[in-house]
Amino acid sequence: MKQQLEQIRSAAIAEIQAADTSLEEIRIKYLGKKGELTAILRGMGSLSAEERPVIGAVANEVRNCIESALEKRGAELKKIALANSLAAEKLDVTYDAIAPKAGHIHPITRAMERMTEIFIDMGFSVAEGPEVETVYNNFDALNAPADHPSRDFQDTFYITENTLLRTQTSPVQIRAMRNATPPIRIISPGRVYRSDVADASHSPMFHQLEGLVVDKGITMGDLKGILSQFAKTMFGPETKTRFRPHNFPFTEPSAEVDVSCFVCGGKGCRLCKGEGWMEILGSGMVHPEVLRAGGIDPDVYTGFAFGMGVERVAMVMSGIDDLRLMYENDARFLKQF
Ligand code: 2NM
Repeated sequence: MKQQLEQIRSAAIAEIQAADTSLEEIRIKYLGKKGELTAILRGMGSLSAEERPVIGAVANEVRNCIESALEKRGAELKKIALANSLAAEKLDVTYDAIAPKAGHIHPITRAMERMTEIFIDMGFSVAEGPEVETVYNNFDALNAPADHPSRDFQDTFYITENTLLRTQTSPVQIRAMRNATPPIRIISPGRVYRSDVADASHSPMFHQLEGLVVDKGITMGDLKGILSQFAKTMFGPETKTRFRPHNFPFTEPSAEVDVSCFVCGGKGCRLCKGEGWMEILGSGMVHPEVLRAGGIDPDVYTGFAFGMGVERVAMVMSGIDDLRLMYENDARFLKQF
């Protein structure tokens, strides 16, 4: 019986030491109610009075031995499990952070912001207005004749008979004249809409920056001074300006403004297509009828106005020859600027 006990001890110890998960099954197998050691202890009744305490002592020792082996292995397994989870869930706080991808200002926005800044520095304020306008503010108040081609629904997005998507930002100037008394010195950067098919130089939505100055005694000289200074600040101090007679319904006289090419300085190159000049602006003295529509007496006040396409300026400044690239939102293109 003693031999049996020793066999149980060594089998149990071996099993316990090899165990790598729950020890409970092993405990039940040896020490449980139907366990192997328990079975032996039950059989002790058949032993002689001399043998009983001896075997009893051995059995107790075997039990203690198995119990302490279980306890020891249990602690070991706990340690191993902790070490494993620490290794698996390790957080390396010295690891390089993944830098978030930073975007940047779109070339059109940047051109518009730069142009706006230059006029703000010259004393202008920024005025804004709705993109859905009245036909009156967009055409009638601007002295556009009833049969002017730009009124045609082929060129203009009409919402109703009396409302449309503004085709220029001039209605903002009309609103400003009605809401203020001179002196007025404003610019109106913003989106405008024309029913054009997109190509290298057209888009049904584009951006304009217009300006308006109204006061007593404003002349064409003020117009030339402000726009020449704008051109120098925007394109470089050597930039020259050229004013060519033109015709707009809302200004009289009117002039288109060219700036000397900032790449070749006027000699002629790829950017200015050999001309030495680039057309960037329309301008003129505000027509008396337009001042009147704005509630301003043309016998007391005069003014000048101008307008330019933001896309055109952005394109010449970044050397892009197809407007559509600006709206495709291909990050590989936009990243270059
Ligand atoms: C241009 C060219 C010339 C212009 C006129 C006005 C207003 F409302 F005062 F009459 N605003 N903008 C104007 C003048 C716009 O764009 C090429």
